[in-house]
Amino acid sequence: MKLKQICIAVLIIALLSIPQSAFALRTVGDTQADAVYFLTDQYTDLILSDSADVDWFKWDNYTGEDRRVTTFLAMLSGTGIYKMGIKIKYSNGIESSLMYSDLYMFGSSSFSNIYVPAGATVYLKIDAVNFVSMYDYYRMFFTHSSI
Ligand SMILES: [Ca+2]
Repeated sequence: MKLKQICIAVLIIALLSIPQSAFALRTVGDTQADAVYFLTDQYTDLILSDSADVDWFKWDNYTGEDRRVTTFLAMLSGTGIYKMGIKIKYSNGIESSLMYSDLYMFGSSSFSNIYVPAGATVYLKIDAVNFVSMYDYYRMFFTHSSI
């Protein structure tokens, strides 16, 4: 009986010691349908859990006016290189194709002044070009402004 209790305690400690990201982050925005809403005008720092992981984000233009969107992606740590794609879903349901930014110094990428009509939804997709470690953090920034 005492051995069983010790085994259960060891199992609980082992489960608690596994990085939370090993469970949670693979499920963050893994498809366009599960895209996570942006925190606009703030940095978002996240990881990809493995080479097949992707992160989708979205923003609905409910401002009542046409806007222009600017985004930025950079690697915060590690040697992995990630890329950023963008697509727009218009208010009538039609979607653009997914377009990727060029990669700049240190694997950074950006989109500037992308026109987003009122009622449209912007999607961003983060993919690994070269996945190295789940401890490689990326930083993303998203903002919108008047036309
Ligand atoms: Ca994900």
